Amino acid sequence: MKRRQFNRRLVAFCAVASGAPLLSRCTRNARNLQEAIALERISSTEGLLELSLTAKAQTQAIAGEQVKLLTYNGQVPGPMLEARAGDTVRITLENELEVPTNLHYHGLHISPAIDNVFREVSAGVGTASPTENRYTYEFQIPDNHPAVTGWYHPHYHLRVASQVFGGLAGPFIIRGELDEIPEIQQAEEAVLLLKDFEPRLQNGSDQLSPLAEKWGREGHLLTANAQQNPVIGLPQNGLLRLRLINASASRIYQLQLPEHPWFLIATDRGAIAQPTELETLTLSPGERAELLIPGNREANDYKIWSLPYDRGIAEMIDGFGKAIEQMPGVVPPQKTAIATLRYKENERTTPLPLPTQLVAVEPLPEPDITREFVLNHGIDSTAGSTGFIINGESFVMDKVNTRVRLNQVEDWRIVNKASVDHPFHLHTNRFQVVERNGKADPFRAWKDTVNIGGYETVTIRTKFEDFTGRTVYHCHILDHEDQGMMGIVEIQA
Ligand SMILES: [Cu+2]
Repeated sequence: MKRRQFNRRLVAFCAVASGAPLLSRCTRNARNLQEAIALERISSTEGLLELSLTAKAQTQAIAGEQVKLLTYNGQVPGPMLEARAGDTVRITLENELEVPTNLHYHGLHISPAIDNVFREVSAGVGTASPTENRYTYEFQIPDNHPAVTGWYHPHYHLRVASQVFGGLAGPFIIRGELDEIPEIQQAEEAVLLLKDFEPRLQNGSDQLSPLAEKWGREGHLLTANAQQNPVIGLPQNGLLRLRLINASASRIYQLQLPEHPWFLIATDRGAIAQPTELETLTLSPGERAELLIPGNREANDYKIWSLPYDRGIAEMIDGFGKAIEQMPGVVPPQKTAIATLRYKENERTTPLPLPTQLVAVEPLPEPDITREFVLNHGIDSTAGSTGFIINGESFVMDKVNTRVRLNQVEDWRIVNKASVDHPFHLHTNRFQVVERNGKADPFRAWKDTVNIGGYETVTIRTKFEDFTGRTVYHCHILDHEDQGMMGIVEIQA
């Protein structure tokens, strides 16, 4: 545990030293992470990332309100983990919750035998055996793993929405080729985990309404790293590399930075080919984006706005007939400042240029096979109940829905026959979006989660690489996943 203490000290040390000559030392060691919004940072040393995560309930202040949160090591978000391709990871999860949990490493290309959503780490409260509430995940990050903004969160079926909504999530950053680009190396870095909270639900004073259960629970407090509208320093004439993770259970963010340029440099599974200027960035649950923001405008404050986004509630409301505001877990869409970029002085007198090239995104070859996945909610033919379904079936533990071959390239045509958005997430392997509603996707990017709007059809192309075994695909509106919008894919040699 010496390593953790060292990392904690490094964060504290850099905070004290900011602005002093010692800053350069921090920059080299700590990549100049921004301290005001910094999470505890646990990095690999000498090829090993080793830590313990204890999941436990704890009451903490969120935006001035005392909220009963679910935490890792008493923190919301959980600590930021950082490793490199080739590193060994050893994480002991200890469950001090009243219900089972586990861990999913969202964004990491590792074996489903390790990143196993079927594993149960038993409840630590009220269990007879003290050893079953603890499990050590050990794996190696493949040598050729791309640099990604990943994240970890629970994936224990039927409990995913409540545990993630409660606060269980943290960033997991893999460094690699993208980090070696000179301009990127000179950028300051900030990580924001976006999450909404609803104190009256989390404190147990209200129950989740039937509409919120179908809709997917949302909270009225919008936060970045559990802070309302935190300030992020933007170095004048420098660059800010901003990593965004949508760790909300259901909320889709439509983000804008008015009157200031920002450039997309990476999506879920790593870099795109060139920085691409954005107007609006839409992030559905599970999705990540990395942006490069040049400090080349008038020194001022610039807000990142979350704009109202309607996931298609109208048709769902028809069946309930109550005002949205009276429904715990359902929040009317509103415009909210998610974070403020504040210019800060920098030693540079000339603007640091943007990199012209990032990392090539090679197209996948033409598919060996095309499959169709139809998303809907209605009467479930398998379980005989109303549920969220894929190809007519609700999730059944141990039932393989799709069998694929290792190294095969497949097109998955995902048809949303429902009126509401369903972000589709594939575990283990990355994919490219090739087509949306019959039109080719504007640019190539590596993804693992893609939003399928109401009545939309999206085709993704994937190659089942490196690992055999059973893994899953599901809707990342976590209430939908818990209610059965998930399937098992078995990758066979
Ligand atoms: Cu869904």
